[in-house]
Amino acid sequence: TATQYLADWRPYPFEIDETRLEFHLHPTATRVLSQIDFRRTAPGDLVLDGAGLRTLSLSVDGQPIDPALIHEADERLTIPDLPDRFTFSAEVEIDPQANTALEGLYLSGGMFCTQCEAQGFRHITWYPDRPDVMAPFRVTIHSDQPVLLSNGNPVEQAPGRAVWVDPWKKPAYLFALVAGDLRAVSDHFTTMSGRDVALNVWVRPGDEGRAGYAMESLIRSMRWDETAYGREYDLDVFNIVAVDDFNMGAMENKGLNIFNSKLVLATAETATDGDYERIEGVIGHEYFHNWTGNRITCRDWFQLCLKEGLTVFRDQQFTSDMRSAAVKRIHDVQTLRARQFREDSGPLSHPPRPDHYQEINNFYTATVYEKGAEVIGMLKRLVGDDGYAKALDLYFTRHDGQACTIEDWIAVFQDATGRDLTQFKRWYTDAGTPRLTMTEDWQDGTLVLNFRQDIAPTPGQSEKPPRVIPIAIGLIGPNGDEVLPTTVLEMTEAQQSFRFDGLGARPVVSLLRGFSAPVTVTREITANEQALLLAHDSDAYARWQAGHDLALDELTRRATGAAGSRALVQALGGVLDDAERDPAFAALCLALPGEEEIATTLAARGTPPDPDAIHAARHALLSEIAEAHQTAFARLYEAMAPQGPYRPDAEGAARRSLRLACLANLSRRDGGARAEALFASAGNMTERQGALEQLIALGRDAQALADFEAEFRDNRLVMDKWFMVQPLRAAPDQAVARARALAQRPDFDWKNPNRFRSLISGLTANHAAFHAADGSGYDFLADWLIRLDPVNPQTTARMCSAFETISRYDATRQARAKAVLARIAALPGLSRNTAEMVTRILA
Ligand code: HT7
Ligand code: ZN
Repeated sequence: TATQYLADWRPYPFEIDETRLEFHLHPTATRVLSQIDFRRTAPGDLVLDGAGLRTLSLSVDGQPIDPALIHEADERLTIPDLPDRFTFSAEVEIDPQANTALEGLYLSGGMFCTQCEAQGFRHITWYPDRPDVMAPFRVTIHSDQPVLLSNGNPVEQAPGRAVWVDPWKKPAYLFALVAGDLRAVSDHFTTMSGRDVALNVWVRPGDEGRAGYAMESLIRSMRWDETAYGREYDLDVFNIVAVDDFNMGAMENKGLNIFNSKLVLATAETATDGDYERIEGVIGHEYFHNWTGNRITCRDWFQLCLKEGLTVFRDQQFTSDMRSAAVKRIHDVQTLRARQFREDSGPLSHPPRPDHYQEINNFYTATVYEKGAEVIGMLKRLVGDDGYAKALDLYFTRHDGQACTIEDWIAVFQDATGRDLTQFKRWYTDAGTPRLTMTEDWQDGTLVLNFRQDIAPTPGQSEKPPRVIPIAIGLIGPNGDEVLPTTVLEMTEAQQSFRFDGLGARPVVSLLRGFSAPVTVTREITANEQALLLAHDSDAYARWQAGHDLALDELTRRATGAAGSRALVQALGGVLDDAERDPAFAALCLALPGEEEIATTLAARGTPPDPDAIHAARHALLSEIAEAHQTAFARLYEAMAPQGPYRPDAEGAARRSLRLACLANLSRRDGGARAEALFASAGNMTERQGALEQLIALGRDAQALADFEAEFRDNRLVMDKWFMVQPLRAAPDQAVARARALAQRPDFDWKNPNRFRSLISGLTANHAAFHAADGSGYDFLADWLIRLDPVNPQTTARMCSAFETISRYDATRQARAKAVLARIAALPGLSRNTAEMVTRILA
């Protein structure tokens, strides 16, 4: 398959003054008529993209075009010798019902909907399907479906027909159409300049009572973007539609966001605190794209992090402002480490701005999204809050209506602040996670901190020049007082020292406060010093990290056969004494590092991880903690009982998270009695699911699972949880068999991405089960990837990343995983998506 290179990008030789589309919707034979007004800006042929289209006619200014100009293998139509202005017209037929890949126009439960990012529009009609070709759209829909939606403002609505006009220039990937039997939950928003915007969240009949939180989140997002960034909404209407079959979370189509229904529908009885927080965050994320992605878009797909990194950064800021900034930062760091550090340390490592790809859908990655956001956080730290605000204002005024690059983005920061960002740009172009090593010299009241940065080679990049790393530190005296408040050290060399004079006694360094750079840290620190930071650090992230490091050291020692110490058990006693003051923080400290993270840490130190030993060590340490602090856990379990009706806010979620952490510990000793009682009495899904997970871990789940199923059989989203928690929480030696049995059920609707991901990623997230020594976890995953690939290549390819860490493990596991990957690679007709992933993992 041809590799696409950033260096090959060339400007498109035409602009579009208007795109007119007319849809005659039919489940198996939808006709699409297009008229596109082109204006030449440079010499060259007209090249249009089209895939899987039945072309009925093609013309330029009414003159037929020879269909022989279509090159099926390249999915291209090339028309030479065109005038400076002309209208290209096409009539094509497409089959939404046969579209199981969910890319282009497809049917979800009888509803027509679209997904055009990244290259779905070419499955709808002939078009320059590239993000730098932007146009206003006029869309006419003919259909007997009751609700007909597209981008922009509605200009005509009649039974069987609707016309939508989007006056804002946009690339084809932001096109959307929805037609179905839908009900609206409606509200409105008055923008900062006083314009009234009609807001609708469209759901299936019967789901209206579950869309209120999504609407509240939308209104909060619109207000926040005005106050935090001065960004106002720009159409008369904003529509959100919930669909059941969707490859990702949601899509920011102009004025018509389409969402996976799991990120819209929520009630206390059906959604967890985590679901609510995600709904608010993703509604915000898609709304914020209206400026960072839509008004200013990407020149090409290599620049994807321009819109995604920035929009993730903005949604993280939004959640921090709506909830607890400290908890949000810790969650974001946990996610970054679990997904992006993992990706960056293996064969799929790539820079936030890659310079080549085979299949762009494989690059919607943690590196592009989450590391892309971290890079912006560093930029903000380096130029300061005022510099950041000035740069963003310049970005919006200078580039409104344009398709931009990372170079444009860096230039606005340079121009707004006067700072040279040449070295900083490496964060965008170079792959790999820097490892920061710190040693200390202490003498006569002077502390010298010596830093070294190393970056291991990544695929295709062996040279790793040093990066600029903002290292936020504080100094804590032996009595716990802060002797140096947060100070940002700017490291620009491979090795660099920083000196602090006039200190009374040797302090403990609170390092990388706020996780000021996406790096790993190696330093000498004693358990006592970690305990001091855990008790006294004024930076919540650094305090949590100190406890986390203490736990990680303990777990890695035990997992490699060394004797355990009591340091962590004792330090957690202090956390529990203080838990009522900050329940969310206590819950975060009680959640010991997971098995995957222990494996990652061992591998980084050169020890092949043994999944069974890791599982056993973690289990034993948890039991010691449960026993040592049983009185505190029992007290806090009662103290954190609900105080009133369920509210999905940060305070309530914090109390529930601590209560469930206590339950996990108590269940190790009470045989599941409290979990059974909570499962039966809980009035919300957070506690219900939490209790169920404990019962599964204890193997006392039969009744609870049956009750859960009986109650929620007709609710797809809740049943997805039921499918997920069983392989996830089952004992490792039972999880694969359990997953196999669940996959046999008639309600394992594997063509639905949510259902497929629930079951399969429930298993792959059960570390010791997925990496079972007999290879049964690998076989199970491979069998299902092989089955799904011809149906839905995007989802299949994304799930191949479960194999990305395989080179960490022992030779037997590696051989088993490589054998199943080779089995996948050898399949005739394997999709380009999956082929690229498997090839990169095997390279
Ligand atoms: N920008 C959206 C990305 C997306 C997507 C990409 C490929 C295939 C399907 C997809 N659905 C949504 C979502 C976002 O980041 O906001
Ligand atoms: Zn996005």
